[in-house]
Amino acid sequence: MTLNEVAKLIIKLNNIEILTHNYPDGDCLGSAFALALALKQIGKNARVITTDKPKNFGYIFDKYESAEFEAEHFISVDVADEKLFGEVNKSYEGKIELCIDHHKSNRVNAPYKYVEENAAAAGEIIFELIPLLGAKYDKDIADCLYTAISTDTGCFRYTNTTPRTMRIAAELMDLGCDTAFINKEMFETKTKARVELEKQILENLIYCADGKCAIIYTTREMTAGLGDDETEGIASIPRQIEGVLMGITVREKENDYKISVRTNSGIDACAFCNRFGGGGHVAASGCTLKGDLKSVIETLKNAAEEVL
Ligand SMILES: [Mn+2]
Repeated sequence: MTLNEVAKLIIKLNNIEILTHNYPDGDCLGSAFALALALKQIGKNARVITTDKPKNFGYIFDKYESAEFEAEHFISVDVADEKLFGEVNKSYEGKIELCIDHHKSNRVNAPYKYVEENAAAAGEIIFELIPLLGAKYDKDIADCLYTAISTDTGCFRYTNTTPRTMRIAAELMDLGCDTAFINKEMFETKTKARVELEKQILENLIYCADGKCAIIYTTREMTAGLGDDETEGIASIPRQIEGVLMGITVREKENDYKISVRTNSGIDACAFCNRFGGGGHVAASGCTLKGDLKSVIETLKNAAEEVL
């Protein structure tokens, strides 16, 4: 379907819940809240459903006052797979009417889908959708969308960044979005606990595949008392090492391990994660593994050695 058709469909709906994935990141939060703000503007009841409220995104949550209404329609944003709703939002599985996403590996079951894999962020799609809905950009929407686009591109450094990404960011600046504040919040600020965590991570870093792969991990003990926002972004650490083509981050969660894979030089992180039932983008993907830490790392090591 075209984006115009997406807009026409949404205009017919009301009482809309916008669904995000678990461990919500800047793109899903920024995109979802920008869409909610636009829907409110055109007289719709809308709210965003999130599994939690990461502290550092407080400025986004503050922009939207949740409305009271009985939800009738469900739109997912930046969600590649219904499994990613997590335990809290499990009840939404199978209910999505419209799925808006930019993940190549999108597997969401929905009667209406708009997946644009060339978009660097779901925020780029929402940016183009807003005028088609008859809504107007404002500063709050611009702040949400800048957060979406800047975070999914690592502040415009990742290879998914296109001329269109830069043009949209420039337009958002014209609309008065607070780029300096958002950049400082998202990319230049670390809590002391976070720095402490990085110290431990680097102490335990493992190389394999002749140094072409680096694996880091966090245990629940290491991250106890830290918010998801404070552990976010550690996945980019191993890929920064010279000669490393694949950086793997293993995060112990309550019942399983969340694996993030970041690659250089066109190594397909998505194909790597597909082996374990996950997916994502060529340079950044994820999956979930069960077992104990030792065996999880061993499994990843073996797979990396095979690929590299
Ligand atoms: Mn995204």
